[in-house]
Amino acid sequence: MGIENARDQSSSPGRRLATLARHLSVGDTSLISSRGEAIDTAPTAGFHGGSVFANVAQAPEDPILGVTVAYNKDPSPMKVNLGVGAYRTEEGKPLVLNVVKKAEKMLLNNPSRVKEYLPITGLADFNKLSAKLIFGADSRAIQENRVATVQCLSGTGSLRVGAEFLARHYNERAIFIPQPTWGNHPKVFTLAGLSVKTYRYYDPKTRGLNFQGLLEDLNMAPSGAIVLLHACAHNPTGVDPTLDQWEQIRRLMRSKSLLPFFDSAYQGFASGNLDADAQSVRMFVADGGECLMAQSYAKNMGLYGERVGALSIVCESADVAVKVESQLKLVIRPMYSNPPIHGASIVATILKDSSVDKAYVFLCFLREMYHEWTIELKAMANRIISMRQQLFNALSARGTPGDWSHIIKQIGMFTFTGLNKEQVSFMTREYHIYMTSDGRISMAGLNTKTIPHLADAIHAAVNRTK
Ligand code: KET
Repeated sequence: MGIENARDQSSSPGRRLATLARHLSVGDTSLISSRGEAIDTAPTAGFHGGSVFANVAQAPEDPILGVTVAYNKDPSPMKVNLGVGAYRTEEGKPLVLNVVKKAEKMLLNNPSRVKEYLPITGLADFNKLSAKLIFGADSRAIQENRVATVQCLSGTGSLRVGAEFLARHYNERAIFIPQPTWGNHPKVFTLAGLSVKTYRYYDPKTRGLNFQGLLEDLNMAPSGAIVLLHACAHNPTGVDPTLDQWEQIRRLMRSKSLLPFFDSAYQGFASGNLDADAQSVRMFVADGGECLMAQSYAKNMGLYGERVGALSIVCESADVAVKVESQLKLVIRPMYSNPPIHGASIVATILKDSSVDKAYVFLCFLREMYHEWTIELKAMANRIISMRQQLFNALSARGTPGDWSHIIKQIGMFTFTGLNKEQVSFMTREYHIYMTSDGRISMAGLNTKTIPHLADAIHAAVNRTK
């Protein structure tokens, strides 16, 4: 309220306001506008000057995204960023897939496209096609309309919406996450109101799966607890259960009514094949039980910054799915109202097939796009696999102490090197190699030119602390 207005008030609250306004307008801190009027003091200014936020503590950088912040500040021409899981070409450049460029051109040239709000649940085609991509075209759950899918803000947003839904509508708060896991998982789930517990997953001695520990911990979990599972290419370890082991996990979980919450951020990146990488998920859906699925297109379509993903909840019946979707809308509406249109339109254009469009020529073109995507995806996966082999060879050639075969055995975007915190900080300090402090390196950030430098750094770090 302006000061003059406040003075005009004759009621007693008005008088009190006028007194306050006079009080604020006298003294050294009062501001006078160019027209000679007093201006209200900024409402956030402290009473005695200084910021009302003066006591806010400086927060640390994010353990993963902060690596890029540090990398960007380093002026060294030798620097290499192996922190965040983001694909780079052999030339070390970010990649926009050709098929994505094509889809964007089509969207741009389509005069019927507008920028209206999407529904709260997102783009309907995108949702249908996303469910089909992960659960399979022949999925019974889809045919029986038992899947509620909503477009969300990439994988992270899908996890968050799923977790908020569970916190409101599911009777069990405990969510068991693998030890270790993606660093953001515990934060996402805790902030949504779930209670985070861990289950054993990785054995540092064998650098493989601690399958016995995993089964024991899930067996001890309270009936009905939620279990977070990486659908494939486990982050950060690159260690996945075999199909046999998945089957045992499934049986145990179903026998104890544990609720699977899948995180699929790397479909196609593990094997180079979209269907093969969805097998774990499809086993759980095929048994008719319920589960949640958070899908991301950040890595497999290179749509990182477009923030495009989906949350699907597979329900026991179509009737339940309708109600679940109605509640998901209540989670989303006050959070971000509705999702962005561009990234989802790109994905839908690429994934579209005969069930969506009938014009033959157009149809061929669209199928071609899907096919082209699978080829580009496989090329990315293959380049990562070849980086694994090259790094392994480079360490073998240097005679670096230790067994490095896990570099070629691990799956997906990352190698969990086994290097410790001190070795990592030595490599950053002396060799300008940036990676997360747990020793994870993004293989997708490497190329033939940077491998010798990384191998030198690992060799020096290992010998130094031997
Ligand atoms: N799940 C997992 C397992 C995961 O590794 C990531 C991203 C996400 C979900 C979320 O991705 P989104 O961009 O929201 O679709 N991981 C990489 C990037 C990051 O930390 O944000 C990473 O581990 O480097």
